[in-house]
Amino acid sequence: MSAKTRRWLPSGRGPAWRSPLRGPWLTSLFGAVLLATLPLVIITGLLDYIAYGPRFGQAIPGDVGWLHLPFFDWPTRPSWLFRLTQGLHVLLGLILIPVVLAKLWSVIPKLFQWPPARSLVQLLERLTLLLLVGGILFEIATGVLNIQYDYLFGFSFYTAHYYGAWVFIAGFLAHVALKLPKMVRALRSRSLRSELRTSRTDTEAEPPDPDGLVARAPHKPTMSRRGALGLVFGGSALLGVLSAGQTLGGATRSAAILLPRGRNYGAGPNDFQVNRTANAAGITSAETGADWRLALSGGGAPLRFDRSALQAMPQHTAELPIACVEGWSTTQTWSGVRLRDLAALAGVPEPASALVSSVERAGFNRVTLQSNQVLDPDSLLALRVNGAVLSPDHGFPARIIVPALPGVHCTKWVRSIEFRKP
Ligand SMILES: Nc1nc2c(c(=O)[nH]1)N[C@H]1C(S)=C(S)[C@@H](COP(=O)(O)O)O[C@H]1N2
Ligand SMILES: [Mo]
Repeated sequence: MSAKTRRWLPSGRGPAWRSPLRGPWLTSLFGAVLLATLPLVIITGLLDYIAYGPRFGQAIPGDVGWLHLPFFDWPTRPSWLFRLTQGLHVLLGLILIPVVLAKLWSVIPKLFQWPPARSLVQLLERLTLLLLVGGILFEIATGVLNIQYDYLFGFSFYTAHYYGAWVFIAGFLAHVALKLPKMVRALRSRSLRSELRTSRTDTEAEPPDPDGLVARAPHKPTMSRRGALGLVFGGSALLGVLSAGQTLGGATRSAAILLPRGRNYGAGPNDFQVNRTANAAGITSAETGADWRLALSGGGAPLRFDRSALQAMPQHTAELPIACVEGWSTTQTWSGVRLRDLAALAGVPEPASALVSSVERAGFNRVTLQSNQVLDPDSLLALRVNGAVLSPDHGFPARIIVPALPGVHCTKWVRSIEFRKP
């Protein structure tokens, strides 16, 4: 028998997986970590969808039929709310990749189990696994592509991530319901503390289990369970260190090599991430120069203001984050005119919503803001950042900044605002 065929059991039941580490305890440990953390990824993901304002038709996908979530006004407080939900979603999603892969590795003999199912119940169970495993791999792939390349994929990409999430959630719930008692039993079968004290040479396989995770003829260990856990969770920690800087900023920024948009963005007050430069957006200085006017409408006749008129109005300063679904955020000090002052000027002091439009002709060139987002005292049409005039890339002459608003809605190069009456 050649070395290759010897890897297969004589009965032809598939490859004989022979790692002595594989077994219900190890699988359940990874399972328990995922059970504690994946619900956070799910909830923050769904909250981010709501934050986009599905009822204004600006969440992607738009019409999701009976899969739609409860709509509510996304709050403006705390101002770091969206930064927290999107930051946790992206960061946890990345950090958990090694754990997901380790858990899949730990159950790989089941993939080759023959016959695949011995009863109808088992067949159904295996179908839920298809949703679970397919769902999470799909979400990881689409999620990682999103934070690396984002808008290259256009909108259908978010649609895939949204529906993929529901497939995964269905598989996840079914899997937890079916496996929870087994997981608890397996976790009790060994002590984590003593595993962490066991060296490679003392490592022995778990006792044979009815599911066949434990190898029948285990190899000698090449690694202890402690080593395997160190490898997996060390990998998670490394991913965390390489990613967190995009959200935390400061000294950690230079370590954030995994997320796009670079680590240096120039110098001075305007030195922070740029999603889309003025050049890329096709914004010319003719459109934003001396002839630029802000148009306000909603009440009576439309009003138009040039930049100096806006600067002559009462200015307000607020320290607020921009948090992008690509996985980065940054907090800066913005100054400009309060949106609620502009609403009052336009003759709609209590608007039901506001439609903001950009000079930009395509892309993220318009947004509908909720009433509470217009009325928050820190909501601004910003003219300056960190004391300096906005740079062209950050939206000169004026941009939207609202507490807890998703970054994509902080419209740059604003041209008009229409305040809508209740
Ligand atoms: N007009 C316009 N506004 C825009 C965008 C854009 O492409 N065009 N990008 C948005 C996105 S996705 C984000 S995250 C923020 C980024 O702001 P910054 O480039 O100033 O950091 O601006 C938002 N405003
Ligand atoms: Mo963004």
